[in-house]
Amino acid sequence: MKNKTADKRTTLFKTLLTSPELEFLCEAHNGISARIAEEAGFRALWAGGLCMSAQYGVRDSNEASWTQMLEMLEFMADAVSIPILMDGDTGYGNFNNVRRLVGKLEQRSVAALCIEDKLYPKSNSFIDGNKQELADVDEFCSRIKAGKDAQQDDDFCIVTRTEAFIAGWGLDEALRRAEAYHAAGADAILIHSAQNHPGEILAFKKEWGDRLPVVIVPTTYYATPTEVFRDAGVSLVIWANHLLRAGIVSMRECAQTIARDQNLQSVEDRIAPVQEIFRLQGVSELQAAEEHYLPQREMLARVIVLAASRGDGLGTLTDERPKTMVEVQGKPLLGHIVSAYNSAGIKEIAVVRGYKAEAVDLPGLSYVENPDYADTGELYSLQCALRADADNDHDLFISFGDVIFRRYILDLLADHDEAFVIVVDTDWKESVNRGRPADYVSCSEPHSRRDFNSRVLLTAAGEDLEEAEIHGEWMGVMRIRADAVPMLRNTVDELLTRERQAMVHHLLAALTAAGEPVRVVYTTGHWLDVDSLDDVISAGSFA
Ligand code: SPV
Ligand code: MG
Repeated sequence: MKNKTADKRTTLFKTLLTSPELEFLCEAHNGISARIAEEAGFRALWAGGLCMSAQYGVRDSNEASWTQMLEMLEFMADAVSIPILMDGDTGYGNFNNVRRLVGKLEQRSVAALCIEDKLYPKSNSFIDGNKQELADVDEFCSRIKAGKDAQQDDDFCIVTRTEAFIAGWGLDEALRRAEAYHAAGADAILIHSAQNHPGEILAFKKEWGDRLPVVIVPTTYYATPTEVFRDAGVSLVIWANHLLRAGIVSMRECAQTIARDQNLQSVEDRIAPVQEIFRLQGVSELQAAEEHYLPQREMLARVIVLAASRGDGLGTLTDERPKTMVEVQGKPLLGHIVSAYNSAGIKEIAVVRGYKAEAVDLPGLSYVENPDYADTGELYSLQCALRADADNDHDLFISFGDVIFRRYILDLLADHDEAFVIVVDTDWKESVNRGRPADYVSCSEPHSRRDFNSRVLLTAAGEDLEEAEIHGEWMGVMRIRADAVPMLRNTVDELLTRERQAMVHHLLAALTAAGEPVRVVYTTGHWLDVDSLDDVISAGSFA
């Protein structure tokens, strides 16, 4: 993402180019590959013509227009904060096209331009390179001069690339051209070679010395140890096409597998989760912005968060604090839960504490103690909170202290006016596969994409429903309409006279058995029950 306070990207690029260290540019060809390369630690990117054209599905022969390249570059520059060197091929014409291109790149925060001494339309250096015609030296120098005169920012760099070796000319021609480009104002020389060893570029560098920084693209001489380039005093190495090539292999393998199997099971664990796409897209920033800018629908409601238990599955993480205070992305689970309610306008939140109660201390909440947390269950904690609360005027939400969820889950609950509403995840098989206890439910009808508006009611709830009966997993959040709170109190009290360790699924089952309609809203995903260390890790990307 753009960073307003960082150095200008032109300056960053120029520093990399002129520093005595060997630096590396990674190829990127669209916004997401740019992000991935930046996250991998690259300090600058190469927007290569080969891969940029390939991602459009066309040839590296100026089939994509320069404005189509610019359009993609704009997305790339927006996606990262590091500088981008654009492979501008020949400059798309003469001096006039180059100076216009420089202006457009500066407007889009692209830090530098590379142009090569061939004729428009060019073709890739590795396709019949020795048949390629080079530009007249003076004419090419006019492109360099016009580009340098056009730049507004003193640190914008123009890297000039000679194809003398590619086109079958020798070292003398390469040096003659490089010298002329230097005199015309170039900031660096890219010396390209299609050999499978670095002979040409090393010979060039030896004669050229340090007159201008030297940039290389070791695609064909990939086996050369990087130390050789470093010892020779090369400034920049461009890894010019490797992300696209990696993508081709993985995409093809995935496509062939899905085509063959006609299902997704064998690929699912080997590809990035959808959450990872969201993360790379920066979805969390948009969610924060929505909370900041959009008028929030205020819900007149209050919340009881059941957070008395330790959470044994989290090992030493809960030595000093209960599960609800385990941090995910720098914030306790309880903090995430509170944020979800706050963003729906709900501020009145009571938390039932038990294990290490003193560690549960977020501001702005009210607290109720369950001193018997060690040998009581969820309903006992709920009863502690209901006894401390005389409010019968507002709807009540009940949440588990270890379940985080997206805010829209609350909107789903509020959109239905039945007395009791629960959200049920249709993706319950994962919990069964992981063999962990979960609040499974049976409903009056299964989830149906065709009939998603029908009024589905709960018919049974429990941890040990037969798989054939299960329609989903209750995700630990429910809404009770204000006028049904007295009935809730009575049912809870009655269940506890029989079983001190009663759980909320017993309450759901009791309401259903008493003929009280419990409305089910189906959804898929977008919540997380943090029961194990693995869950804490997934919660990082979820939050
Ligand atoms: C590119 O990556 O588009 C280049 C380098 O220009 S090469 O493909 O080797 O010509
Ligand atoms: Mg190119």
